Amino acid sequence: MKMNRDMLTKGFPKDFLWGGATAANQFEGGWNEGGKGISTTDMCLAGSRTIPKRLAKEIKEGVYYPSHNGIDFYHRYKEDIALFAEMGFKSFRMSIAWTRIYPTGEESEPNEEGLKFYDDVFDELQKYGIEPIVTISHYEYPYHLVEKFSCWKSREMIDYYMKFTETIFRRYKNKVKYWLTLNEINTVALATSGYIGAGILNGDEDEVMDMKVDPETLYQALHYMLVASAKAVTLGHEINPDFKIGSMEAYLTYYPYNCNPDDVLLAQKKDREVNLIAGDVQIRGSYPGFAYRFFEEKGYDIKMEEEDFEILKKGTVDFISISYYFSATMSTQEGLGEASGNMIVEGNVNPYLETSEWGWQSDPKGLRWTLNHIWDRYQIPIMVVENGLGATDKLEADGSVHDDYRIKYIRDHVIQMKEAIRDGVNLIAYTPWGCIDLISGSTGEMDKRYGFIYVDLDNQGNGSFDRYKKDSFYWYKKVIASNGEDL
Ligand code: BGP
Repeated sequence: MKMNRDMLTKGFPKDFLWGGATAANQFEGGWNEGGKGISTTDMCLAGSRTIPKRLAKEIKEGVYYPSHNGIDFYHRYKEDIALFAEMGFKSFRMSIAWTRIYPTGEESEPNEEGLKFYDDVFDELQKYGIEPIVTISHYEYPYHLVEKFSCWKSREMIDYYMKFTETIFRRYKNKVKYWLTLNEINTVALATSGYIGAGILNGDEDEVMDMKVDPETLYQALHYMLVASAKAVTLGHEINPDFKIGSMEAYLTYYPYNCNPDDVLLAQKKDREVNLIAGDVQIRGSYPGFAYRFFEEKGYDIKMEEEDFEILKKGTVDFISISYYFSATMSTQEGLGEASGNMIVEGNVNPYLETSEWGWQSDPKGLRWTLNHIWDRYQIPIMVVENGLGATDKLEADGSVHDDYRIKYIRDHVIQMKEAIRDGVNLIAYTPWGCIDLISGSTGEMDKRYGFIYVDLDNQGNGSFDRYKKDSFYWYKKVIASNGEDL
């Protein structure tokens, strides 16, 4: 067979899922309404989202907890969805707050009011032909289960997760097609994420809890989460064979700082430990050889039951979804370059890249590289379900917001996604993060904004909650309308 021009992919496919992404705990609010229970993030104070404190005392003192009001999507979802529709969204990524459905995690029956809320949201989306992409759990767990057994520190958590998952799969089986099992599952392995990622507490009762959890415990938690994720995939396909169930990883792209082969190997090692262990298990159905070597060399005794291997093999995902914000560089030589200062990944400043106000180094071409890297390894459809620029915005007196920096960031990434598609990558969706301003995940504050829609709210939770269209709103609308051609 000869090559013909039809084999060339020119640009975004015609059914490409343009949209935006959110998470319940960062934007819903209504934290104690509709029978909702307390979640892990409801215990995090502003400015210290990864460090929980005991609730009762602060509540009495009126201390501000960002997830309590979020941006009030709980009451304003119709207005917000209408704005998404105006931008032309084809898809909308959101998560279901576990504690709306099972307030403590332990109830035998789900909370009808919570289920009804999501029915209403899905119906509203459907009115505009917007396809929901639902994260089953996005960085929040019932706080009761934290107190009981530190969530994913315990194998018991798998059953609780499955009960919740089965409930929502059955309830929404005709309303939701795309599901993501657990948000950024791989970040659990980063020692900064024990509480937010896995609900693991480490510290004294009345003290501020220590967010550092030892890596062995974290990789054990990751194993339980991977088993739960695989069980969810298998169950979902039984409930509705048309479900498309995906993995969700924070893709942390590592470059060697220079051409020293030791740096090259170090970057590869980081990619394996942080990205590929979780990816291989979810996509190929088993741990790669380097994972066993890594556990052995570190002396981690990861407990795996005989049945787990079968479960993992059976429950491989239909597609991959990733978040992608920046790349990082790895060096084996000390004193080479400035430390990046990014609190999520270690590494040195890359002199070829721009750095955001929060120390994240934007790398659009790195996205093309990353998509090719993933595609070459797995050959299943890919979604970019988080990407964007966290920046301080200024609301002008006339209600406008001139966020040309955000337009530039997204444009540059869209260009590189198109390049990846032309390289042959099967990319099916793009949902930039925080399409409407919401509470930042890492800072727990409002002034790190990502949205196309501005929300009048400050770091202390003061403001009218009114929504305003930023310049990027009109720009993104044009991008969607032209299917990525008019940039
Ligand atoms: C990802 C999380 C999101 C969101 C995003 C942006 O890691 O999945 O929940 O927080 O990062 O991060 P931040 O808000 O800290 O800038």
